[in-house]
Amino acid sequence: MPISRRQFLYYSALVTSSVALSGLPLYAYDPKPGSGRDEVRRSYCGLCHPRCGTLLHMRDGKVFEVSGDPDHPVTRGMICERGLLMPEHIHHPGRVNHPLKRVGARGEGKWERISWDQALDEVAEKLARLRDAHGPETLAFTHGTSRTHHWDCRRFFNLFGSPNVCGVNNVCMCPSYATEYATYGGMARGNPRRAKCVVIWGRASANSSPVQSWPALQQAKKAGVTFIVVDPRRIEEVELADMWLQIRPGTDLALLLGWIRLVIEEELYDKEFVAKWTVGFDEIRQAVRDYTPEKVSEITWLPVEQITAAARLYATSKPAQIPYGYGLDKQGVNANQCARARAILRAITGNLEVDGGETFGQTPEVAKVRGEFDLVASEAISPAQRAKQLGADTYPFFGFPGWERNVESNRKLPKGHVAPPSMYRTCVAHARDVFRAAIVKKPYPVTAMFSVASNPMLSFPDSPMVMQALMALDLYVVMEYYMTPSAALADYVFPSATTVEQPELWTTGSFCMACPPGIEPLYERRDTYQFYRGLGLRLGQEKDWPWENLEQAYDYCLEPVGTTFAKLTESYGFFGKPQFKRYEQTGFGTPSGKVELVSSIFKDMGCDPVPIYKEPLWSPAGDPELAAQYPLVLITGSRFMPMYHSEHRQIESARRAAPDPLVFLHPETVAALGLADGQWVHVVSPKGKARMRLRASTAIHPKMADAQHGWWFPERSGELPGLFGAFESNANMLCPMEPEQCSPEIGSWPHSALLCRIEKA
Ligand SMILES: Nc1nc2c(c(=O)[nH]1)N[C@H]1C(S)=C(S)[C@@H](COP(=O)(O)OP(=O)(O)OC[C@H]3O[C@@H](n4cnc5c(=O)[nH]c(N)nc54)[C@H](O)[C@@H]3O)O[C@H]1N2
Ligand SMILES: Nc1nc2c(c(=O)[nH]1)N[C@H]1C(S)=C(S)[C@@H](COP(=O)(O)OP(=O)(O)OC[C@H]3O[C@@H](n4cnc5c(=O)[nH]c(N)nc54)[C@H](O)[C@@H]3O)O[C@H]1N2
Ligand code: SF4
Ligand SMILES: [Mo]
Repeated sequence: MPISRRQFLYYSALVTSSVALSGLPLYAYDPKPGSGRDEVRRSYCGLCHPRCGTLLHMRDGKVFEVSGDPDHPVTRGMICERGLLMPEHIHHPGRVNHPLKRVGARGEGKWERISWDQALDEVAEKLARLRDAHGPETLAFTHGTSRTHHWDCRRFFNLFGSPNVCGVNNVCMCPSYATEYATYGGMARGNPRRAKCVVIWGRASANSSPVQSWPALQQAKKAGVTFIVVDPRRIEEVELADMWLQIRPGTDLALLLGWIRLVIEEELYDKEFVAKWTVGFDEIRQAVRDYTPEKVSEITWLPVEQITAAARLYATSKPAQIPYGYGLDKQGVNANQCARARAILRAITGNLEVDGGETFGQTPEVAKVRGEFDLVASEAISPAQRAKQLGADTYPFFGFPGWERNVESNRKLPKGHVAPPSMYRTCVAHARDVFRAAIVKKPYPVTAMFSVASNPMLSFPDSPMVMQALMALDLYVVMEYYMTPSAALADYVFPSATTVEQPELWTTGSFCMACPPGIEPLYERRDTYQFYRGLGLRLGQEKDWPWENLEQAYDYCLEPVGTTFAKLTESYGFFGKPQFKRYEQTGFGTPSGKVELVSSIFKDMGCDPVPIYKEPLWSPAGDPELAAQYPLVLITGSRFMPMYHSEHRQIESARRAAPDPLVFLHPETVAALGLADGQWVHVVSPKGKARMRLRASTAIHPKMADAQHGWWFPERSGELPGLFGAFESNANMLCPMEPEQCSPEIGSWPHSALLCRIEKA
């Protein structure tokens, strides 16, 4: 049985929650029936990435229902179960609606309501003092996934002079993005409907991208596309697939190298493209020569025949795609070289920049719109301040040095050919070094931190270390929707406007979309732009925030295409036309102008220029003694609906669908351990433990455990030491962040490919 969304919902109906939901301050918005729909307003959903077009149904000035907007040119009326939570989210009584100032001890839960002006004045005054004492680099930032535009944050930090913006980007998609820029000058994506073969490698779209990728895969299946799934779990996508490779977590790089070897040995590569447009083919051939199917089989737990058949199927189906999957990014030591090996495979099989393969997606029409690169004021931060970026000495590729190199290569292409590499995505401090600098004040003290659209207590590994860092700060400022375990440790909490309460200009390479606010911000909620601008104006940046609000900033972005945000909302947005093989005119945006199978940027940054497989530190083969005590391979954080990371735990309909943290084990494993489906257990890793409800599932390999992430309990007290139960069922109590566990290129920490055992709770 594959794990499906339906199954999760079904499970939740079967499982009686350990907490009686009725007595809790969870909340379902209950519109009074019968008063009729008075108005429908067009807006968008920002509860995850795609910004689906929505219609807000209003009654008595409140949003009582949301539906998909059938006229939306991209999402065409589709929204997901999570999108349906929007009315409950907008009107939830747990929302932070006014600026709050801590009055008790940190984490004591005592707050005073203050005005925006007072809050901004006090934060600016404290920041100025800390900057004068320690330098601007004393201020750090944690970001989460792109829940809100992030250019305003980076603009503020560059103007303030701090390079210490850190966040989850060291693991989430951005390592692949940066690596692909270094390899062929852009991040490649494809439209599965136009392919012959798609390899779903470490990605489970049915649960992670229900409106964008999952319907596209289903349509592709109907159109006859062949699928290969490489995933340790039998996911819903396996139902679409011709082949399923149930790989041992953390060993994907060995398989990728095995595929590259086979493609070269059996001469299945695109000889003309390789000869004309790549450098380093011979070194790659050398580097992969030991990855025979037999050796790969031993490492990955996959049968030899499956390894060779899958590689042949991929290499002989033209065009073919291997879309991005977070399952590769979250495996620690090998994560970034997996991205390199995937990029190499795409290139040598001739699937780059061809219709149905993977392209850079940037269209000349959309490229004219001013974007992040034009808004972040990167020139404002001096070389001396850039050099102080924490972690960049260990991981220069992911700091200013690597970003500058990728920018330099991009500049060789005609302007707008491929979007310049994003600073937010590829030029970040390392979170571990930032937290350490807060705790031990070395190499210099981090004394102030902002978390905006980020819940570091739940999203980074080693939650106790994160807490120690937050507790050590002189100033911790959070901008949030709800009081979270992170916000509970803040000095100031600013109330954040919901996406439907603010405009958004959303551009991907091929389209530019104006997302209209459906309603005015309620209470004193504001968008993040008002937060950064408010602080900037108080900190000597008066000339640098010329736009009074987001809409004016978006008008500035749209000026080169001769429209305004308001005008663009009428037509939703515009598309560009995809183009192929543009490299024939311009070359690739790399130092050599070719696809760098051996990466010169990696080499210059002290990273392995060709991928080499490393056994994960905590693994049956990497440490048999440890594995004797922790016999199961652990993965965490497989996405499930309707939850989004640590969010929505306070929304009643979401909690009815997913009431408890779950860990999945194979029924044979459950029986061998003398446990029973549905009982509470402790998942114990060498790092720590998490209490979860056991779910038996044949979708999991018998030697594995799959623990959900993001669990805390808003219904409990937020005061220390409990902190909403943030240490009880949090998968990041199990995950390490020590240097030897992280990838040497980017410092990607592992949320997967770990070890654990299961104990009765
Ligand atoms: N163990 C484990 N840990 C993981 C992962 C895993 O697979 N396993 N996955 C990792 C990945 S890929 C990611 S991207 C991270 C996600 O890490 P985060 O982005 O930190 O995770 P969220 O729980 O979504 O936290 C976002 C917080 O911002 C608030 N918020 C949401 N939208 C807005 C907004 O528009 N404005 C403001 N001001 N606040 C907003 C929400 O209420 C929430 O508290 O987690 C990582 N952590
Ligand atoms: N419902 C929901 N949707 C989300 C999110 C959410 O929190 N909830 N978060 C969003 C974010 S920020 C992200 S980054 C995306 C991520 O979305 P996806 O890319 O789909 O990532 P995951 O669900 O974390 O993991 C995908 C698959 O990787 C597999 N996997 C784990 N370890 C390994 C391994 O070592 N090798 C291989 N081959 N596979 C492995 C897991 O079994 C899982 O099926 O989802 C986005 N969408
Ligand atoms: S996929 Fe769902 S949650 Fe994400 S933006 Fe669309 S409707 Fe909202
Ligand atoms: Mo992510």
